[in-house]
Amino acid sequence: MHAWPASEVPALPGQGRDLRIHDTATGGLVTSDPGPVARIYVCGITPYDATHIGHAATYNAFDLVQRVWLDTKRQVHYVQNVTDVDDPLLERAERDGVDWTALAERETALFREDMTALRMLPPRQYIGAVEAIPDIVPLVERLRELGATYEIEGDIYFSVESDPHFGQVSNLDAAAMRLLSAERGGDPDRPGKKNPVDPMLWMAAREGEPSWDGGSLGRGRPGWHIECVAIALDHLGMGFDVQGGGSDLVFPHHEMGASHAQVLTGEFPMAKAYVHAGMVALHGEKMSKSKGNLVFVSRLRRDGVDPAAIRLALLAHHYRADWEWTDQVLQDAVTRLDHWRAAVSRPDGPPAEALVEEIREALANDLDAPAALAAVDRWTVLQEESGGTDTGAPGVVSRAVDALLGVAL
Ligand code: 5CA
Ligand code: ZN
Repeated sequence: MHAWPASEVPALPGQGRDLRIHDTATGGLVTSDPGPVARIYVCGITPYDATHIGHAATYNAFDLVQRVWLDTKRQVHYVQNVTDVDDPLLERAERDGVDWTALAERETALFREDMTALRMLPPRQYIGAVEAIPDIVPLVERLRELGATYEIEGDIYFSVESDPHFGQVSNLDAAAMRLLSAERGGDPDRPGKKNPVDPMLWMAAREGEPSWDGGSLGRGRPGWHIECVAIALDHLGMGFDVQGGGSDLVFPHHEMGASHAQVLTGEFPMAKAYVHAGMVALHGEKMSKSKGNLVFVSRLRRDGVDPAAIRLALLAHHYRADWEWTDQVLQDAVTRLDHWRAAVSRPDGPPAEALVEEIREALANDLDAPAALAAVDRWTVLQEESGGTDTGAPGVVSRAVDALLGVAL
């Protein structure tokens, strides 16, 4: 699949900072220490509905990770998937009487437009589950050879017992795992399971549902976790720097994915850091396609909201926080954007070097975007109150806000 166009990332004076980021697996901050090419995999959308603010907030977090790395003069190898075949997508297509491929294509196209408008840097590879099937089948065959699988009525399951490190991403107990498995696409109560949370690797073809030739696996379609693992291993290999997604992916998705990869390769860990963004709520509940309490990025854009204001609204919240979208959040962002634009269009201001360092330090400290915004606010207030004579400063501020925060002033 093709991704979306990249926006320019201006070069900045001075030195970028190494990123300290919260790792779910160890529960603390780790200093990310990528090679000259940092490697990141971020779980993509299941395209059965339009991009909502929750999605945008999660992708904003990982866009910041990349901007911090780019600022240290590293390259970034970013891979993202599209879950373009899965139960919720098929169910929505059925409910609405539309072709599931057309639904997936339409919503993926809209996602690309939203990401472009929000100035999210595109992945180098943007891969659909369907196009990854030829890569997934041999991995499931390999797991079977390794004795890590079993079958129930033709469906192939992964045995979590086969990974000695299973549980080390989420660190949850068995009861919590079982509960989350039931909530998030698993089938803990199916008779015949060795461990209730064992996930499906390959689902035998069902009447009336799409299926593909799986070679020795028979006709069917891939499970959800092996999809991301196949794509990540294919393009990034083991031991990549960041596995990213929202906190609702910690278990089972990222736990299972890590186990699949670790059993397949015999290496540990799959990723050096597992990074998770908090959940955005609307009216007191997590924004989710299944509940339908959504604010769509495309809808806001159609209503004339500047995408830069949407981005500032996301940035006003720490990525790990759970927070609530309200009209006030957007209004505050619109006001801030006006304020900043007025500031950088003045002919001069106070020197901007210290501000650039403050933004860098805030982001390097576990992506503290709210602290970065506060630093820019302070510079604009200083400019209003005491003026300044540095004619280069407004340009430097504008470039720093663009390069490090993805906001075009
Ligand atoms: N296709 C899978 C990942 S392989 C998936 O979870 N798709 S999704 O469309 O449901 O979500 C896409 C991304 O948005 C995931 O990282 C998910 O954790 C994140 N996300 C979903 N809802 C919210 C929310 N309310 N707030 C923040 N992030 C969210
Ligand atoms: Zn995923």
